[in-house]
Amino acid sequence: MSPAHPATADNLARSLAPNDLDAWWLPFTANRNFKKNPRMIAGAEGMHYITPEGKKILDGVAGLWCCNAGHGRKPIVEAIQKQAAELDYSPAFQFGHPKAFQLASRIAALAPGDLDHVFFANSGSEAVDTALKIALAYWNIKGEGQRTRLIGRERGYHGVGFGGISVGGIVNNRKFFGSLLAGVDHLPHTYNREHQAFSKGEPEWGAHLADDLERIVTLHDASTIAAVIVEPMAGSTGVLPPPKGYLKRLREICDKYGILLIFDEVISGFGRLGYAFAAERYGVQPDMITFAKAVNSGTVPMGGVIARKGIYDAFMKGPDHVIELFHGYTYSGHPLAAAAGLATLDLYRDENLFEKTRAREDKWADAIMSLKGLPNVLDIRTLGLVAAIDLASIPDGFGKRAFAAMDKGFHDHNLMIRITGETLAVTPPLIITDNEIDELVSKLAAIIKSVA
Ligand code: PXG
Repeated sequence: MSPAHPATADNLARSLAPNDLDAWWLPFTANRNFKKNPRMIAGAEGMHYITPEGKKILDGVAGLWCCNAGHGRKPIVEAIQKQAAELDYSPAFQFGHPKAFQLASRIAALAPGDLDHVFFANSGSEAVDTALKIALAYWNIKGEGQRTRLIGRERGYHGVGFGGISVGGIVNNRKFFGSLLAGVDHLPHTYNREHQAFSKGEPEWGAHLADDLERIVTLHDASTIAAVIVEPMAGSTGVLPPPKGYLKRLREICDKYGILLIFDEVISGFGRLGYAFAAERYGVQPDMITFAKAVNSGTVPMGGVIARKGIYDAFMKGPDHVIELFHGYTYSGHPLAAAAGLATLDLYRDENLFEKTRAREDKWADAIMSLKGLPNVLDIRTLGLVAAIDLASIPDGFGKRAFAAMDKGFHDHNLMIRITGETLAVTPPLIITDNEIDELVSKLAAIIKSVA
């Protein structure tokens, strides 16, 4: 192993006593199962993770949809190292540092139209809660403070803050946590296997589901609705590409009633769908975009909101010593995250990673669709450099087959994939080569057969 990866079997085994597995309560993880046979990662380089034993695992998920530039990329690593030595931390309340301003400008330049202003947070969850709070405060400032209702969508994932789980539409993320935000409603999700199975890209069927917003407006009255938030492509609940024309229709209805439209682009931002943002891919301008994950290729926690000029301008009133938005985080625009972001955006640009992703979308879709016909494969969906494969459940437990696929994938086939329910999700770093796509697909085939 290269000296860049000191996490060799030896020193890791020494550093991790058996009881060390007890203390960390892992997030969104079956803890007891994990601790019996951990899927442990000690290093990473390019397209691969490296286990403490030195085994190379093909990264089929860009970590968690974040590491779009691949792992251990020198320019990003060096930017972080240099930044840590130069300015480790500086407060963002009443003070600023140049790289956060530069990064905000670069992100605004990538966003379509007059999405000109960037508010930094540290995760997708914080980005979502920030966007929802900006929407509510915006209507207050505009003298329409009765617009408090927030509309999400079934099967939507908007992180784990109380705002995000309220507008989100994943039952398990909601049911354990008592009272959520009041005054929330949900659009129907857009997936229908009967009409859409094995669609490459945006399915033909389903644009009419946006019209349900008309029903919600009729029920609650537009004057009570602040914002609609959707992921352009629902990611976490199994990759649901938007039906053709659906997002345009949502925009039209929001415009008709003066409702703000928020695109949660935590997954779709920064190249995953072949564009800087899905808003560009679909030619639909939202009022706010939330981002996180790939903004700095997952290297340092960062998220944020891009707001249209009219929203920002609405706040910039009153005496100029008074804070305009009572919101922010200690680590908003953190110097390390900002430096990593600048280096990452350079890398995306210099390696044409968004354009490359766009150009190979068909090849990717064809490669993944070759898995159709394997045992238990009920549906496959693709979009950009994203794919999802739905498996049939085994009789005694929903989710068991996909779980086995993820576990065996790591331990037996040297491939990391994500699962949700019975869906396998594949979202590799954008630097993946054609040969690695072939390798990924053949590993997937072997895994699917092994859990038949
Ligand atoms: N919005 C969207 C659309 C997301 O996908 C978040 C908000 C929350 O981001 P943070 O940084 O707070 O986790 C997300 C996160 C998966 C998976 O397997 C997806 C996410 C997180 C973990 C797993 O699909 N998305």
